[in-house]
Amino acid sequence: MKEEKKNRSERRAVEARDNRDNYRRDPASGDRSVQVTVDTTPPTISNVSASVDANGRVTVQATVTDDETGVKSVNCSYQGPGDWVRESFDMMALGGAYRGTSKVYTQSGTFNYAVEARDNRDNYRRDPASGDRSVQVTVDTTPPTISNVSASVDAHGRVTVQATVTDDETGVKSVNCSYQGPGDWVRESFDMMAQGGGVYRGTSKVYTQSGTFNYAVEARDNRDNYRRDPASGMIESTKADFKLSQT
Ligand SMILES: [Ca+2]
Ligand SMILES: [Ca+2]
Repeated sequence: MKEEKKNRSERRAVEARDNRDNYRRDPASGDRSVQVTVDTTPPTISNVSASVDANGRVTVQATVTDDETGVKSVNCSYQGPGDWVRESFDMMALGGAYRGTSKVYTQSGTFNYAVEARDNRDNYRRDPASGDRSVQVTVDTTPPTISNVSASVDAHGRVTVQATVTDDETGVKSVNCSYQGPGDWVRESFDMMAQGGGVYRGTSKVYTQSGTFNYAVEARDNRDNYRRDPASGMIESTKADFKLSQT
């Protein structure tokens, strides 16, 4: 429809003549009418929320409806920590809501945003009408904590390394033991597996000769912040004829 006037009644009658000039009008008198309703109501925006994931991305969600002509587009206008200019991302219909996700933020700060929606008549609504909503972005830059590091050698000449590893911000992604044992030409590593309660444990191959097992525990959180224990230096312990040292 190209009609630009609002809610007006359009009145119509059909007139016809045949080749003998017989005339009929329908209706015989008066007019038929049809109601022309033009959508001038912008979409409704509700249930706006934002969440920040472990990777420093912000997901914005909202319920957007338009009873008259339907929702044409929804986007999030935003300015996050470190952003020099205001930008926007599309929000897509997903399971009854509209949702969109920002880029990854690598610094902490405030993410200011507004949801903008248009219906199929280009009626526009912004939520909030002025100003912004905001959510705090906290980026994890702290490596995991490593404590209670210990190693023991069993009767078969295998070394078991254990440590407590925790990460309060985004959680522990991986723990491994970097080592060089008696007769090893190069430094290698084995994974240390979660045992529950923050305890990680891993076991080496079997050693057939006595000597020093030099090792360090390495941990990464879900933002790839890295810690090594010890950061440098060496701690030595001895057991039987197998010398353990932490490097
Ligand atoms: Ca509308
Ligand atoms: Ca962390």
